[in-house]
Amino acid sequence: MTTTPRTALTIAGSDSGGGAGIQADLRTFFACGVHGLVAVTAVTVQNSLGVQGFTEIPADVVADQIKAVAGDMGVDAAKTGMLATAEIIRAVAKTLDETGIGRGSGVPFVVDPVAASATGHALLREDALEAIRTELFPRATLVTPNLDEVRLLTGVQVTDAAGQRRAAEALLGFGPQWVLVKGGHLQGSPECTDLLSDGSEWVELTGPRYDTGNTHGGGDTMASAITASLARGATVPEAVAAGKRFIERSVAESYSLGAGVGPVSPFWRLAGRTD
Ligand code: PXL
Repeated sequence: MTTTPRTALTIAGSDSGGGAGIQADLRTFFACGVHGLVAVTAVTVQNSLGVQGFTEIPADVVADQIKAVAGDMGVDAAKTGMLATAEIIRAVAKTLDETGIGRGSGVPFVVDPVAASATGHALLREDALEAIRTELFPRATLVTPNLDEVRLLTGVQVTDAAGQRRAAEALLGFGPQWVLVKGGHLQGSPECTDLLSDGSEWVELTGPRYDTGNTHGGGDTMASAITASLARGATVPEAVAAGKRFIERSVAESYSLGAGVGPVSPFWRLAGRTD
């Protein structure tokens, strides 16, 4: 007899390069011992040099994917990545309510507010940012923006620890239970400090900064590792600490692939590796 693993649902876009998006989420879920479920929102055409374009999936098909797996297999935690359009975001929010996923439901929900690729290409249509703020943030157990996304969502340009705290307060104003303001994009620091808060508890998580250009899929991998821990019953602070350790190792072991930005790698977690 084998034991059925916990399940984690990713609602996100496909990366033909295999290092970010749904592909990053699934390899992270696998490495963290949870069964990955998928609702595809968009198909991107891209490689290490950048995103050539994307096509979104019809919003009702995104909703139906969520309903199909939630109703039959059950979802222990969920996350969003690239959502592409306001229409998809509204359909996701409605479906989360119908399937009992999100803040207050007992099924944790992580919003990684993906706006652009590591190569700087937009992954959201214009009107979608407002929908992320109003439709998804109030339903989120945790939101995990990087500093570019913080600027787009709040207008706060973070340059130091005080700015990181102001940004966290502004983001909490949109209604998520917890915010994680990631400091990876803060230039000039030998360390990388992320700030986690629910408005009363404030936790600074500091780790090494690795000098690598291969950061493709970094945000997705961290949010997925956090979601996997939540699916396995961790508290938010425990899951974020585990996610931070996971992404540090995955950045340390990132690799070159193609002529541009290579992917971070969760391969270090695999048992029995032979290298
Ligand atoms: O890393 C952000 C991201 C999320 N989702 C998809 C992506 C990317 C970055 O390229 O392609 C589909």
